Amino acid sequence: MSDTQPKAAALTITAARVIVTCPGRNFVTLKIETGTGAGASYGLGDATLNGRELSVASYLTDHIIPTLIGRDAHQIEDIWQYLYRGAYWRRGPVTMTAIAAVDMALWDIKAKAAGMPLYQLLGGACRTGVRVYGHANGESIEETIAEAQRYRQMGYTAIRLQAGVPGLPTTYGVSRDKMYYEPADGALPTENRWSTSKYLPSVPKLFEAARAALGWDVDLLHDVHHRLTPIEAARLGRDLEPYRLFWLEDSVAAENQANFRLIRQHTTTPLAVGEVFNSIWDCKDLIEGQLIDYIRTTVVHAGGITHLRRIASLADLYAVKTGCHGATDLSPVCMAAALHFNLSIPNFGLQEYMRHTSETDAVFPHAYSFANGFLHPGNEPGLGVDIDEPLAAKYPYKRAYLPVNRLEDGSMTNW
Ligand code: GCO
Ligand code: MG
Repeated sequence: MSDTQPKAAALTITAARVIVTCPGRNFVTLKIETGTGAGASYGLGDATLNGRELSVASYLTDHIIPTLIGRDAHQIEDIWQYLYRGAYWRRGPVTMTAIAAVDMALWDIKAKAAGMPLYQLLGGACRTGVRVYGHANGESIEETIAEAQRYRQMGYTAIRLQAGVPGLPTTYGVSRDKMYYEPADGALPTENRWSTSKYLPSVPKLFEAARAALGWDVDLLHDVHHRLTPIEAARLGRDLEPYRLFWLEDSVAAENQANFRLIRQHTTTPLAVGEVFNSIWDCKDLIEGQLIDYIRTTVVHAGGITHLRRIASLADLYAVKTGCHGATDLSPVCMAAALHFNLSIPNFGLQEYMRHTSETDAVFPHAYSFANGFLHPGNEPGLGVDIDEPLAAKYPYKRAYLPVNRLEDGSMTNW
């Protein structure tokens, strides 16, 4: 490298640490500190991987943090490449969540140094707000529709509908507490039962009733949570066509991206996938083949803002829009980062918004706010989210697993 160029002032990383807290559910947060005295600053990154929290905490503490000290926090791309290429072992949810946490914290620091909300550094706002969808669910179709009406009254213009399946004691997406859905419910994994033949006929009935009750001036969504085979998903997509879904999510598992080619041949119902993906390589074929309409990767699980921008740019070439994952297990730090990203990219589609409890909001004071079906990240410098460390310390880590799922004959299947 030539040393003839004058050097920009560095923002030296002086310390970094991981904060694990459980204000009702577990969150892992990375705090990176820069400078000293009056010039000191810090940034935050979400590192929460539901049910596997401590593995990311260890990856950061034991393997990443020692390599960060002394680096220039301004060099976001170089640090990203250093952590990705430099690990030799690439990709995977633990690695990519840890890299994402560093990336988020560095963008937070850079935007604070610039004195701007992060979206300004990402190119500025392309829209006035970030449209979000909420979750209406109930044991019965009637209960689910009543919930959807409640969401309409709160101002939501897009709503995900999940109802209980007759003959199954529990199912994904139907929660005891209507406003704060929390699937990680056991110190050991709870075992659920699944029957595709019971589920499949129940979904068109739900959406037929929903259109009759709610009309057409609202976007409706549904999440299958990876439970069908490609041909079953194709059939469901076709059966749902009369109800014009905004998207049908995770209808199949996507390790084999070619699954979606089969579904796509049979239905015009828009398809969304990707909340469990962690790199651009997981969605490359889906995007280039125009096999999906919405890519669900989000900041915390897909390598941070730096990598998610790359995914969105690829998707934009193929008319695929973003639909970032936004469940409660993604902390307010991730939600803030996603909002700055969503506000600044051309091909934003829709953002999921599952509200956090007041306990969680108190641990993570934030500038983003909801009005009329939209979220806005606010205009504080950086991400606009903080962590109240003394309060966080009052909620120690509590092991919690996502459920597992078995067919009625006892075989393991996808949850
Ligand atoms: C969604 C998701 C979540 C996941 C959860 C797992 O679409 O919101 O499917 O509800 O199940 O994030 O940790
Ligand atoms: Mg989902």
